[in-house]
Amino acid sequence: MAPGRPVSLCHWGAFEAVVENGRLVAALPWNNSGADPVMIGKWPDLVYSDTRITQPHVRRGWRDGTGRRGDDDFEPVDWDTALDLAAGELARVHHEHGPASVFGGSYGWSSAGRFHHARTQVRRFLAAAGGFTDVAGNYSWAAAQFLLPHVLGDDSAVSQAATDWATVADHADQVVAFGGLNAKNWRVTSGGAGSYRIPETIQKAAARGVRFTVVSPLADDCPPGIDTTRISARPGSDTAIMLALCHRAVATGRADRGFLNRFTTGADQFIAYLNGNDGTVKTLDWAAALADVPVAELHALWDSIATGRVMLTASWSLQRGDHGEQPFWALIALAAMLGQIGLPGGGFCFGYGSMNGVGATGRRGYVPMMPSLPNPVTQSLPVACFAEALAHPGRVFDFNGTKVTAPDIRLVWWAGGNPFHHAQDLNALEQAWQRPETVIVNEPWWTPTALRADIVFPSTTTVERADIGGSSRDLWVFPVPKVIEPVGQARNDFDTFCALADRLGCRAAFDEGRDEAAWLRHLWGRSMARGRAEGVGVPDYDTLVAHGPWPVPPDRRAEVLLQDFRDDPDAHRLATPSGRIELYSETVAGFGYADCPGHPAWLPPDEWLGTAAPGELHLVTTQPARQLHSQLWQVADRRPEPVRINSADATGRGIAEGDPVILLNARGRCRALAQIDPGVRSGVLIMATGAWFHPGADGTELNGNPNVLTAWRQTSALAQGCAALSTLVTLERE
Ligand SMILES: Nc1nc2c(c(=O)[nH]1)N[C@H]1C(S)=C(S)[C@@H](COP(=O)(O)OP(=O)(O)OC[C@H]3O[C@@H](n4cnc5c(=O)[nH]c(N)nc54)[C@H](O)[C@@H]3O)O[C@H]1N2
Ligand SMILES: Nc1nc2c(c(=O)[nH]1)N[C@H]1C(S)=C(S)[C@@H](COP(=O)(O)OP(=O)(O)OC[C@H]3O[C@@H](n4cnc5c(=O)[nH]c(N)nc54)[C@H](O)[C@@H]3O)O[C@H]1N2
Ligand SMILES: [Mo]
Repeated sequence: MAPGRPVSLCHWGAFEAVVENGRLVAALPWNNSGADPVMIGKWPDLVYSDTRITQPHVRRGWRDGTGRRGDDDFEPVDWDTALDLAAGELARVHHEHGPASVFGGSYGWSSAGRFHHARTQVRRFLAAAGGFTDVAGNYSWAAAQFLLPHVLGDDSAVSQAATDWATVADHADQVVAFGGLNAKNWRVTSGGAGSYRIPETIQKAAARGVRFTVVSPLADDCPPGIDTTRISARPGSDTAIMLALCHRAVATGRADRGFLNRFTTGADQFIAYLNGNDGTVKTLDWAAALADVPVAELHALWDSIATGRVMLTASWSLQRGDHGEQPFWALIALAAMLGQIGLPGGGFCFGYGSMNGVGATGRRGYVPMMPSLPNPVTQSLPVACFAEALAHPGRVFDFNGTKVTAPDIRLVWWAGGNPFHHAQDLNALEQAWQRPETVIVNEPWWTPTALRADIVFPSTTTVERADIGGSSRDLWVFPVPKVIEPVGQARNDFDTFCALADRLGCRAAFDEGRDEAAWLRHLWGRSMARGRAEGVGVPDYDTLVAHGPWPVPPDRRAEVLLQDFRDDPDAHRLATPSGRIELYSETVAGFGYADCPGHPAWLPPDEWLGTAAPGELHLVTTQPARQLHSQLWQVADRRPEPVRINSADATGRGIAEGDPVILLNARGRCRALAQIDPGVRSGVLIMATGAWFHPGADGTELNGNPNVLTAWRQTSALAQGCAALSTLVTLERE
């Protein structure tokens, strides 16, 4: 162990663990990295929270088929009893209904260490045990994930590939950020980070004179401390603005024909649409009416991007709404019109305001990943469709040119995710969740999902086990030491699955003959092999553990998205059918989806202010500032979750700061605390996700989880992505 305090790691940063008499007593941000001290400091409360699950439990009514998940109580059992029950049940369901009837997609962030990543562990176990129905895509950016391969050849540009911030700071004249650059989102990185440099790089950019424009319903989305032009458009109207700017580029003769001809295909079809082949010319006036902003603001926006080096960005939130594919495709089209794709500081990028790490420069590939195992069940459900599939076995979903049939799910296994926080229409999920015969959950805490299981396995947390962690473009890789003994009878998910695999006769396939120590050494061996291949000096495992966090040698090349392609589009053909950026895709058009045609298009959201009845408001659900989704909620200070509302909307409803309010629509009722914020666009409510679903006797969600109001509707038949950000509600005083 390195001298000084042990360094541990979570998705919200690296921390020094202060341990006294075997107890974690404090957690401090490591190495002045810039991690949020408030979030980090919650670790001791989290570990010893009274919501910890300290031994295995079985729902009382499960064995005799009585009671109801969510209402029933739990019987503590010993480990062998719980393991025997779970293994027996998995074997029974496999035997009677086949592996596809086991749903093990288990979506969720789990924890930062890459070996003890619960979701990977449960999916390895279920694959080794005979197979399971998995999920396709993620909640964060599924619309982009399945659209971008048709447009750019792969989906790397949604998060993995981005022009680095330093290059933007050095070369851009103007950054236009649709969805903004909300600093709260930089507190988090999947896998955990040791450096947080975006805020200082943005300051550097501003100091160099880079101008920032943010299109967003929320003032907080402007980068902190920087003079920013804000266009407070209606949520869901971004595509109209982008299309109108494209039209303006064409109409003023500023569209870069040379770029369009050489690097794109389908510009003619797209321009015909801009010019009104559907009966509507996509003018700035047209967009200003849809976005409900003064047209002068859009003229000024056009003037600001018509010259100079312009970086166009969109946050992931834009594509988590109805027709979420369109704003990303339209932004690429706009960047193509400006002709700066592949130039330093120009073109487009996604996710800059969404997570720490997007636009960072660290060398990739040195954080080892736990490999998955081949799954005998090959059909996967689009992730945001799982609840609907649970409710409707046999339902057929269109999906990216294919049909996916919902299997008859009899057993659900979740480890490392909290669907009763993250899924849409939680009241409907509550009904669907009663259908399977058995639900098994591994969790450190009594989350709403654990409380709706039949068999509950208590899991350790990061500080109770050894691991290796980090994130792809960070500057560090972390050996993560075990700093305290497991709380209560908690076990590592890996050990739980080993014991289950023993009972099912698939232990060798699951653990490949390795224990925790052997796996960590093995996984690190892959990073060492990479280092040898790339000429990067990588410490051996013992040195890594002895010295603590390893600074990954920097990769000095600046990163510019699609620079290779721009330099030589024939040598670096994109993996699209044309080898070019597709502004019109024959493949997408060929799918024949009304909700995702062959080129970027304005398709009004199903729920938005453009269709709102009098009094209805557009609820935008965002990521919580000082939680990671539902993680840290059990130690949060404020209950229920605040809802931010514009002063005029609040006054008109007789609502004052701090008043308890009810948000409601046909799907649910949700309690919240009013927080008056003049920075919120009129007609819009902003509420963070993350509260633990807890409906009261009359069905009102008491903790403030807005997913009782969101719908099962997905982005489109193409991606079937989460569209939670398109939701209309009314609001009243409680
Ligand atoms: N309305 C609306 N809904 C949304 C979104 C939105 O913007 N609006 N955003 C969506 C997005 S982008 C995402 S990514 C999802 C996030 O949804 P989730 O990923 O489900 O959220 P988390 O709260 O991170 O869930 C992780 C769970 O893993 C548990 N856990 C942590 N460590 C371990 C471990 O070692 N072992 C086990 N067994 N469990 C562990 C935690 O206690 C927690 O319950 O939410 C989605 N839902
Ligand atoms: N602190 C913290 N950071 C996080 C997370 C967390 O849980 N906590 N979660 C991480 C995860 S999993 C993900 S996927 C990312 C998500 O990253 P994002 O999706 O980018 O984050 P959000 O906070 O949901 O939304 C960002 C902003 O988009 C704006 N917005 C919403 N709808 C619209 C719209 O229609 N048009 C425009 N122009 N703006 C709109 C909102 O005002 C909001 O503040 O965040 C990551 N970062
Ligand atoms: Mo996400």
